[in-house]
Amino acid sequence: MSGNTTFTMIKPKAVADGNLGNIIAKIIVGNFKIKALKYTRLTKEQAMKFYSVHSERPFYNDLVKFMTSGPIIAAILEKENAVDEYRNYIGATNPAEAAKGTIRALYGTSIEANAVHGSDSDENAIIEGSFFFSEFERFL
Ligand code: 3AN
Repeated sequence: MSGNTTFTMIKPKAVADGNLGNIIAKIIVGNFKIKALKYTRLTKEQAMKFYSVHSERPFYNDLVKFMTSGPIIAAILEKENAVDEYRNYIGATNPAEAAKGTIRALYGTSIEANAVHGSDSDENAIIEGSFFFSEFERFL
């Protein structure tokens, strides 16, 4: 059964571009309920840990550098079938290939600076949410 929780980050470039409000508004319009939200900045250690599944990929070091380059938003979202719904809503990893009107198509500028992160499974939503919110269960 699919869960009702996912985790998102608004990435540094989207925040720096001034699209924070637009993206949060878009999340709300999409009927994702914001259960927890944090404006923060990742340390190098945190970014390395968060993206550790990609540690062997050629873009890993650049991704860590990018994700620590400025403040981000981390948030827990609720909706029925949240993980799939949100991934459809944000669009493909590469903004150039993301469907029209999706968050990444609207606000992403490159495959790396693709505006937002969205968890890819219920299991990862919990792991990633817990990474930022120590009392994660309270927000479910
Ligand atoms: P998604 O975030 O759509 O699940 P993943 O899990 O393949 O995509 O990649 C995680 C993150 O790594 C992406 N959000 C993106 O910022 C970055 N990334 C993925 N592929 C590339 C690439 N070829 N070059 C640079 N960054 C990439």
